[in-house]
Amino acid sequence: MTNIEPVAYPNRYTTWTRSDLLEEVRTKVKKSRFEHILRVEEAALLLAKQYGADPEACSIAALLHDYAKDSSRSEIEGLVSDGHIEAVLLDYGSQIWHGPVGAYYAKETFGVEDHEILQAIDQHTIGGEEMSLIGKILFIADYTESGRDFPGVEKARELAKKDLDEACIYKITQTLLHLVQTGKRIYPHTVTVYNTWV
Ligand code: DGI
Ligand code: FE
Ligand code: FE
Repeated sequence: MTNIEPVAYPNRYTTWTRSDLLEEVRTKVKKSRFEHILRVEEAALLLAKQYGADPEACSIAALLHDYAKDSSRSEIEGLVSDGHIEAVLLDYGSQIWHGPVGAYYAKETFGVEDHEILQAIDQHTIGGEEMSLIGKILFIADYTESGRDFPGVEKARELAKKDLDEACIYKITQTLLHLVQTGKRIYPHTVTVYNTWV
């Protein structure tokens, strides 16, 4: 694994220091997920360097992207009843809600206002019809981080080095295939994103 210098946060996007932010994330997610999150940050920083994106923004997006993945259903129901989160997300489970809920916490807990960071977190599981550079970097870093091991991950890593958009198309297509092959329900927006990209 390549070691990358930790990003200094000059507080352009959050008043939290990187280490305080990390400690908060550590308390909220299980250990294996916390380790995944660190690897996603590392992958995102490599892509940020390659594609000329802001490393601080990519770091924050990566460190917060799965913040809500271990949240309980009752926690999400509370957010829905307070009007913060759309009720339809409850029909599809944490795979689908953790992106939007993560974006909500990025704003409310960590004070992130930057639209591209919030949208990147929101979209990181299913992608979006329109994705910013930061959004694409998070989407692909999450898919190709060094701990990922699934058929096709090497191909995804190669595409990521050559063409970020091609890597996005690959992830969108492979994920949909996998969901169909394993008999999972498809969130309607997943199909919309597929149709936009493919
Ligand atoms: O949170 P991570 O595990 O790091 O990664 P992720 O946020 O990309 O979540 C991946 C999972 O989400 C993967 O198992 C596929 C699933 N997923 C993506 N789109 C859909 C979906 N699951 C369902 N049921 N429906 C979808 O449309
Ligand atoms: Fe996720
Ligand atoms: Fe993730």
